[in-house]
Amino acid sequence: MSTARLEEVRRAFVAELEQAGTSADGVEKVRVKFAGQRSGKLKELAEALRALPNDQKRDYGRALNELKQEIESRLAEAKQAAVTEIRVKDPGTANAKGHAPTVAVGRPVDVTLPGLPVARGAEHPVHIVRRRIEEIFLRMGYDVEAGPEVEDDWHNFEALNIPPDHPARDDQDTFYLADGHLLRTHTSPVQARVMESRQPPIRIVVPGRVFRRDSDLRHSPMFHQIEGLLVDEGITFGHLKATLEAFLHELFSDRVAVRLRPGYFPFTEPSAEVDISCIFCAQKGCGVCSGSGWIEILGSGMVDPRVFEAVGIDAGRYTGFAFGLGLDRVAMLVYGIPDLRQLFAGDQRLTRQFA
Ligand code: 2NM
Repeated sequence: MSTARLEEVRRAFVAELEQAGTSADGVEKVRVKFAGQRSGKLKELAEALRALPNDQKRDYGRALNELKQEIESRLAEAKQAAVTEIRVKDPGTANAKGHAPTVAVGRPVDVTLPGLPVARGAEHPVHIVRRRIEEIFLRMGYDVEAGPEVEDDWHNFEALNIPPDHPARDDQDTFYLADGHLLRTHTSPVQARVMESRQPPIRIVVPGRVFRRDSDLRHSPMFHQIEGLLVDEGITFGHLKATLEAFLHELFSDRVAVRLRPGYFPFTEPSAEVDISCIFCAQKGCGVCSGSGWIEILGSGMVDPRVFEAVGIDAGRYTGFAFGLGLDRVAMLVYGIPDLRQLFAGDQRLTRQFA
């Protein structure tokens, strides 16, 4: 046994470690073979020291120590870089030969380290407003309904007392499809469908996307509405006013004043525009209310008997009220968003503020 033998072992070790590459199993095999406590090469070389003549012991011992340190430090390095291969048991991921694939999972994980933050989305402001309004009407006994965004002329216009020559039908406002269908310009066709399919009492709110050919700071070709409809025997304008006041007090505050002005919609008679006192300036006059002290918030009215006739509800027996408001408008108002287009730009700097 001599220092030449040490060099031989060193070369073998370097070659085999190289061979093992980044396989954790391979590195471990090399460790056992060379640095194993029980029968590793280093142990064998250390035992050989005792048999050496005294004059060789000093050089051999020093060289052995150097080799030991080199082997240990190289093993530690290789272990750091090693990757554990595990077999994936899920048979769904088996390869063509029916073998479960092996997957590199990296170094052992230190489970005591703090975890990575979980990425979480944020609710869109329009959705927050929609949900709050739905909740208010659900508590008042209304159902939430939905219907198609691609509509026919009958449900979007004709049944709602909007005749063919009405300006609301203008190509300027409506997206028409090649086959005569159209993108609904309001959610009212859903109310028409519900009235066609069931008899009063009807209490529904209908949130949804609507489409109009319009685009600027305050108009988007797609926006969101929620409309409501209540039909029963003996429903009066007093019910409309009380319901909308209760709703607006709940949505904004008990302290807002509610004002009704005469309005016009083809499907309601009489009709009313509904304002709230300005929530930003306490009616002193500001930019939001254009100095008037009032903010227009929704449209409403008593359902025109011609609508009931069109959808098969007895207009002699039943009366009802309906209303509609823009969810985007309310979201802009409540959260102080100045440009409607920010709501639909898909920029997470907006939604992140609602996390
Ligand atoms: C509004 C304003 C006034 C409305 C009317 C109907 C229906 F189907 F019953 F005729 N649905 N929605 C209505 C009435 C909508 O939005 C500003």
